[in-house]
Amino acid sequence: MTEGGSQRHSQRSHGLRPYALRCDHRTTPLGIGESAPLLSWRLAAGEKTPRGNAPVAYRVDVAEDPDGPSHWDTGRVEDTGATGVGYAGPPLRPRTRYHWRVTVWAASGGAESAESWFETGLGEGEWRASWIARDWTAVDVVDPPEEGERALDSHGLSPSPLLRREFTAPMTPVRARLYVSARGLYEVRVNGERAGDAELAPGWTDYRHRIQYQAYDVTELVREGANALAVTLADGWWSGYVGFDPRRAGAHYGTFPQLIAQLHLDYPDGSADVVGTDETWRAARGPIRYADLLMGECHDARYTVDGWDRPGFDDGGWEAARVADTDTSLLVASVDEPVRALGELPPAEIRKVGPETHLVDFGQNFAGRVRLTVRGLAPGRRVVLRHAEALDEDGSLYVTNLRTAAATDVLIGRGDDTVVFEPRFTYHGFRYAEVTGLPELDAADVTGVVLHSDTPWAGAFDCSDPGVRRLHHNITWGQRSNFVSVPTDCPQRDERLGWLADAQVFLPTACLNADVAAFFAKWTRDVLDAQSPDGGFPNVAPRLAGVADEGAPGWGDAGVLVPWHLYRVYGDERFLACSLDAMGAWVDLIHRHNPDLIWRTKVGPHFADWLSLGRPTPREVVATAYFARSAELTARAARVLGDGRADRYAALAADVRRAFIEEFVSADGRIEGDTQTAYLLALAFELLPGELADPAGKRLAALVEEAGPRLSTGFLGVGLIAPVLDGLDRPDLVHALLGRTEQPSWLYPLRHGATTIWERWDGYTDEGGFQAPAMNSFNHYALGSVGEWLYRGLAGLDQAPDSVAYGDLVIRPRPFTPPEVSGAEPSWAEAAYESPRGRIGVRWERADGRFQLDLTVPPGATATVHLPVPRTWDVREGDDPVGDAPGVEIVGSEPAAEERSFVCRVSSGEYRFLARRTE
Ligand code: RAM
Repeated sequence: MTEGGSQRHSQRSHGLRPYALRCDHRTTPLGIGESAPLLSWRLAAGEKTPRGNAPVAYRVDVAEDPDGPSHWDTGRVEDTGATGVGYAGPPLRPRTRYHWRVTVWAASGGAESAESWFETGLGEGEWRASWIARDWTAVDVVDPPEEGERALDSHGLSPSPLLRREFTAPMTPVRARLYVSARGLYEVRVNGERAGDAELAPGWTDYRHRIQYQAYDVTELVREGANALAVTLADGWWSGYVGFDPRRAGAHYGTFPQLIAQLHLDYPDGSADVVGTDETWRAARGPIRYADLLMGECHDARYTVDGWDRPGFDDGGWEAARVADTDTSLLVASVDEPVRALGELPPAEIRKVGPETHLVDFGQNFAGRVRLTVRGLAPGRRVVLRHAEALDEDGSLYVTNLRTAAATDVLIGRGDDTVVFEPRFTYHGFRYAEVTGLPELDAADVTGVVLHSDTPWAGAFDCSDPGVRRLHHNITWGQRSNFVSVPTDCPQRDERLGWLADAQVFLPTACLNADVAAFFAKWTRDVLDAQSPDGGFPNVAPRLAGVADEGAPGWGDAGVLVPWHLYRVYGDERFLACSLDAMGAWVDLIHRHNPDLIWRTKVGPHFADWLSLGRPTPREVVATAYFARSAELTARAARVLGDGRADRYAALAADVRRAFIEEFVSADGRIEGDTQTAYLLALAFELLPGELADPAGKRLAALVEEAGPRLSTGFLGVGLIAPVLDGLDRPDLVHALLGRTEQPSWLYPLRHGATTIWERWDGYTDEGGFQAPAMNSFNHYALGSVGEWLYRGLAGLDQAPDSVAYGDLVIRPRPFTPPEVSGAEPSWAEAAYESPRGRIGVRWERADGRFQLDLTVPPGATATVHLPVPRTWDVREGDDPVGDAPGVEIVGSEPAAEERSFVCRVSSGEYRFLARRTE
């Protein structure tokens, strides 16, 4: 990239700096499979950048050798709105690192560049390795208890096999790449060192359709001479317990785990070598007597095989690995980042509750596991770790809500001085761990290890109300705990499934908290894999036999709503392109079965407004509202893609809306069922024309108000109540609902020490104690979908309804109390968000007679700013009266809020608005 590379791009300025370079929404991914990856960037304004500075053009240059010629060069592309470009150069070669540079020209003049790289994975037909295994299910491996030992319940699971092979490298490679996957879970080591930091790899997909592999750069680990590849396998989702059928480990995919791996070595002399899994590998059992996602893991140190993962180990006594299969057709490169250990929690408290039993409170409900350092554990002696989210009345672990998930880890000693025990192939949802088997337990020896899919944090929110701040905290922990390879409903009980509605309702919140583009790019494929041939989306993805196959209203519809929302947030049209046919097929299916446009049949298990309170919303109302919404979004998706089906789906959506009104809505705007969610769906999905929307909105507000104010919504209504009431110009009601601490409310669980969002409004009540244990998770994010409004509403960080990738912002804070109300407590809220265009920042502060707003609008974006103050107030921006401030244009107030709102338009830059009461 010299010639025509760095020199070409060397004009420096205080213009706009590209940063956060991504390839297919990931930072420097190794081993991508996409032939036309999206290369994207965000922009930061330099300190001297003038207001309103915007990008005018970009150039992307891709080269194999950063100092060599370009492989692809877009040349200068005049584009003021680009946040990325799809690669469209000559075919990418497999297993090749491409360096790329983006240069952005700013309106202020000058250009700035940034560099990154991505690497391609295995090419077509390059998998030559075989699936290998040691199938213990065929032999009796139930270890008889040793003298004086209690029998160990292995839940019918088999030991985790160790697989190894040595090879000789004639010289130190310049480059070594390891491509690995498993039917099951794997951990791979090269010469005793772990390759990479992926946990629970290769993650969960429907292994009958697609199996992701991971790529590792192991150049530093391979050396001249003898080398060892060493892998531990475990059952995981492939052959372990999945979902809620406790007797069926291995019932869904396979019965024993299998490994596939291929190591590519490139030597300095230009020669190359490939080492793959085949029948020459050796197999033996290791210390893991069983490992299962739901049941837990048992590590029996007496079976430790010292040195097995290093070269020179004598594996003569081991068996030959068995080649289980040679079909590599389902292997695909990973499109998401793996699960990683992304946090550590020290114990908040340790209580000794028995001679050898301690109760550890980590102070936070989370998904992960415990790392425990144990000294001098005698051979055969056990340390048992049990996990729970809550404590029973008597202070012991409350585990009945885990249902059949044993969630128990066991360490069996062999007399080592020190053992650091951290299970590798399981995870639990817990706040408390009970450790039995140790007379003493030092806080320094216990750590909570937080596991979740690596989705870079993108949002921050805070405000002056401690309850709401805590609510946001709990929402983020619900997200961390449940984005574990797939978006799960809960991390603790025997379920942990990718429920579609849960994901759909929480997605807007999730996108504001973190960059979930790659995570959902992967899950969108899981949803597509799960679509039935007739067009039916499922209720859970990956689809799982026996779990209510036929997608229910609001659940199946996630197949439409999720890609649409991802497109709006990230601006990547491929979210729509890869799903459009599937969206259309889903809408057609509902239409075919419901020719009168009221969705009554093909409703699957019809969960309606799941876990709502009081009078239920009629099922047809919920379903038909979703039918209209899915048809409408399919039409919009088709329109974005320039697809000819747009008009047909738009017309269908209009027909369904008409049918909805005819069937369910009376002339005074009353909707059948007269529940909060009935109105919420109709208003949020814009099913009603103005003359009906007005009275319907008033009725909704009255229903909420008369009830307390109080909400009665379940999973489908809960995320809509704040935005809809707010849209009705009733933020006061939203604040009343938010501030409520009686049950049901978002803050009620805080009274019982909640650190995550509960599955149910009444998971625990003062009167009744715990809800029925059959369904009572304390870590379910669905009811936390109000999190979106904390950013969009309370802090006021939003994008316009027709904006994509935050190109046109709406900054409209909703302070807790209107600024003109004298005597109200001073209050503030702030939110920051790493949008695809760059950082957006909002902070407002109100005190009696004063309102201040600090705002950052990223380069290239514009914003409509609504200051919640009367027109009569004195408004300044910086040192200037707002009318004279550079880059600020007063556009008048909203007619409906004439007296209460001051509106202006701004372009990119930093602003400080200060409004003061005048008299
Ligand atoms: C529960 C799940 C999930 C919900 C379904 C209908 O078992 O936990 O949250 O979507 O039921």
